[in-house]
Amino acid sequence: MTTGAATDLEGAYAAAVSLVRDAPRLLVTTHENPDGDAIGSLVAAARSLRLGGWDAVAFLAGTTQLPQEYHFLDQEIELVRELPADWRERLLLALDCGSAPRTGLSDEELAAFPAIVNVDHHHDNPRYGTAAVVDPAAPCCTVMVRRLLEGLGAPLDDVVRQALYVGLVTDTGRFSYSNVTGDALREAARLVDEGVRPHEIFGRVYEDVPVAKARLLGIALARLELRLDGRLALTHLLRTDFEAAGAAEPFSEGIIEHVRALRGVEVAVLVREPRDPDGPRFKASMRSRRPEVDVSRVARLGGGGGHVQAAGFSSDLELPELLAFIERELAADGAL
Ligand SMILES: [Mn+2]
Repeated sequence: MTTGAATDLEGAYAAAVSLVRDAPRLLVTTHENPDGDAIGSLVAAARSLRLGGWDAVAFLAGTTQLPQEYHFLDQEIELVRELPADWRERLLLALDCGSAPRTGLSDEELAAFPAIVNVDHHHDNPRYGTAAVVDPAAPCCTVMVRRLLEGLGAPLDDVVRQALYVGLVTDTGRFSYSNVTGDALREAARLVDEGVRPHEIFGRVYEDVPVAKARLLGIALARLELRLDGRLALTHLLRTDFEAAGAAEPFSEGIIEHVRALRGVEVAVLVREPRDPDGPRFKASMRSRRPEVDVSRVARLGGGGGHVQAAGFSSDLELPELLAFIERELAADGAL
């Protein structure tokens, strides 16, 4: 039986396919401070579209360094960090961006694109864009990208498949989070059947850790603070900590998963001070162990968003006030 939601989703994919198919030129992008799913989605889409003959530029806003563990992918697509001269004539394909500002583009810029196609799996996506394909049941954005590419008849090669697999393995916490479904595993199996070698991806993404990243993790763990009878674990990293560890900005990715894994902890929080002194003072990331504890609600109250169990926001509060805000709002939820 086809449900209404499934029919809507099919219609949304069809609308996205027809817009992308007929676009003379494309700008493919993902969210700032991209994770494995964001980079995987961007690389898979940009590369496959180019293989299929589209004029697709891969763009990422901002200047923050990309996580080095995905460099084997982003080096394949000539990623640009400045908008190309003809960007106003390009359809914007936004991948894994839960809201339009997550693209890092200004409201004026977003309004100037001839069309925007929004492909994403965040439940709080407001369905911005000319066509919005939003599927909160998708374990990662790369499975949605594959469906879009198949609708377009765009070819897949080894790099595209590796990028698709990286989205799956990272957004599911190596196939361990509550978003792991039979479909997610079947999608992974299909990619493996098609030639992706999981141990090779594992080696590149998880076993090529710079020592400075381990030192940064050490600083964060040493500073761990437990509140709400141990159900809430908080830590923070200042700019000076990155300097002391010799760590680049993206080296803080993954630390929060170590914190969430601790016995009795229901919600893990990592607050970090971004390198850019002109941006927000702090960025807070939150991870919940159970879907009943919705950290995206707190993130939205703070002006951000995300998934039920993984969300974040930026803040200009002082650190003690910021931590108190998070604690208060999580406690107010009743589920924690
Ligand atoms: Mn994602």
